[in-house]
Amino acid sequence: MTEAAATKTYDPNNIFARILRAEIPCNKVFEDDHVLAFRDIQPQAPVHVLVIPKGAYVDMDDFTARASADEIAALFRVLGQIARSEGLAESGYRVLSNCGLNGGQEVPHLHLHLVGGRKLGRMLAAD
Ligand code: DGP
Repeated sequence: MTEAAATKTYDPNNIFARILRAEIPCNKVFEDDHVLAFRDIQPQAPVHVLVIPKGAYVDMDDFTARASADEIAALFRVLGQIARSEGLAESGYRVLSNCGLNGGQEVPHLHLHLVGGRKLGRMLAAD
């Protein structure tokens, strides 16, 4: 496997960077050295949590190219822990991360959407 070298310009004033600096409040679910998780301001399901790395990564491409093994492990470990603590492990849930233009990403700081609490229907919109 060749090493990727994605380098995208990170906007330090994006909304999640400001949440990380506590300039903007959030409804916090979890925090440790590597990860912050908080409830989405426009929830698409009964449970809709955003799980983000504390490091300055634009998107999944940037994260998977530059993040350390510890950062990557922490993000996914916490995701599973939150799914369990939110009561989603038995009923099931969906994890998605929009990346870039075609992914429809709006906030340019990597975030995993953890959604559940109801039947979620088709994975992709029909259009
Ligand atoms: P995406 O389209 O994948 O970039 O998702 C961005 C999500 O971020 C969207 O579901 C709404 C959410 N969001 C945007 N601004 C805020 C905010 O200020 N606070 C919180 N908690 N969520 C936000």
